[in-house]
Amino acid sequence: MENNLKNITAKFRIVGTTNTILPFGNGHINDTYLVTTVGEKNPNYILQRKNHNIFKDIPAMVQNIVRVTDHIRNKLEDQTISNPENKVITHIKTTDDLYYYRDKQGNYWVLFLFIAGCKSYEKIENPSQAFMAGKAFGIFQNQLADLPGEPLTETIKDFHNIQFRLANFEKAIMVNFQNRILKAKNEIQYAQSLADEMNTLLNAQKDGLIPERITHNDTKINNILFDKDDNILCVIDLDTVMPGLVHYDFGDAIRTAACTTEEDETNLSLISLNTAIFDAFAKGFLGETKNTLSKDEIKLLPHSAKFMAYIMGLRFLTDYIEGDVYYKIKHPEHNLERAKAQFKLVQEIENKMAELNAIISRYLN
Ligand code: ADP
Ligand code: GN1
Ligand code: MG
Repeated sequence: MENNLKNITAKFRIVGTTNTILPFGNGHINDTYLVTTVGEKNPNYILQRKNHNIFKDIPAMVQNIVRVTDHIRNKLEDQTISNPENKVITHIKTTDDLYYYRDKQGNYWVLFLFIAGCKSYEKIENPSQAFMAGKAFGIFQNQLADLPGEPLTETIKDFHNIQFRLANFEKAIMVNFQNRILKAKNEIQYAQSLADEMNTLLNAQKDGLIPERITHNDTKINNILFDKDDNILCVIDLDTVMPGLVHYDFGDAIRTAACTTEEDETNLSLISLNTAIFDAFAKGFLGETKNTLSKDEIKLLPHSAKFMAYIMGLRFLTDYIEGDVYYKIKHPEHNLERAKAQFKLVQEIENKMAELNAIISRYLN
């Protein structure tokens, strides 16, 4: 394997020679490796095998990423920001002048610069980190607001479309792998009971109240890199950057940052929503975006947290009932546990909705 990975790395125009290549990060979809090179001055790299079962057109996805990162890099250079290579992902070309390599088995690989001295958090530790995280996604939203050219490719069609996710859920119930609906009975009922309410964002969009923008769509908190002093370096994991609602980014970040546990906590009594973290994240995010977002968009931000926890719970549950065909799992019940945790978070957000609305209402004047 290591040898094969070395051969793949050699297809890219790296500086120096490869030293070690080791698995890296906690992603549920792609395979990520840290490539170190010989010589202290040479950069290190991230090698990633993109999941082509999930992303149907990897060249188009890579093209999206290159457009987005070039656009951000141009902005950083215009603003003469120091060390721009730490503030945006830099993809490396292959010797064939492409930004991806397709191996003989049909796997797609990309390589980009490792940002030295960075850290990412699986769990936010305090409100000041949450403020910085909000700022990071707010800046990212602003940076992409004027991306020129054609709309970005939809790398996964209907990614956050709740109608599509609910239809897949009902199909999975028909598949009923190993009669799993029996074990998931309560969660299935819970998901169905909230289905109507979860149309709120789509309805607002249909009514022309909230616009489509360019969004990240996977704003898990570990997709921000910080420096050692918790200053923001950059937003990473750009596979799903495409047209979307700002609520997808706000909501998914709150789902992971303001939850008191990780997303697969099995002790449900530990799962709650930390309103101080919500408040700090909103302050960072809206500090950057409140002048571009409409009142209708801002009013729906508290709901977006509930929505994103719900849709993730629904997707984990669907995958469980279908037989674990989508997410990487660490043990057989993992997807069901993730679904239970997300649905507990939905309830906790609902319990605190009045408080969340009060926090957000401060930004409506
Ligand atoms: P996945 O889609 O599997 O989540 P990511 O692109 O988010 O993959 O990468 C996984 C992890 O690797 C990140 O959470 C981060 O810790 C680390 N990482 C990714 N890109 C870089 C980078 N350019 N520099 C340093 N660390 C990185
Ligand atoms: C997946 O690749 P990763 O781990 O960042 C998923 C997200 C989910 C997340 C849940 C392409 O993200 O939508 O929110 O797992 N990405 C895709 O942890 O489906
Ligand atoms: Mg990631």
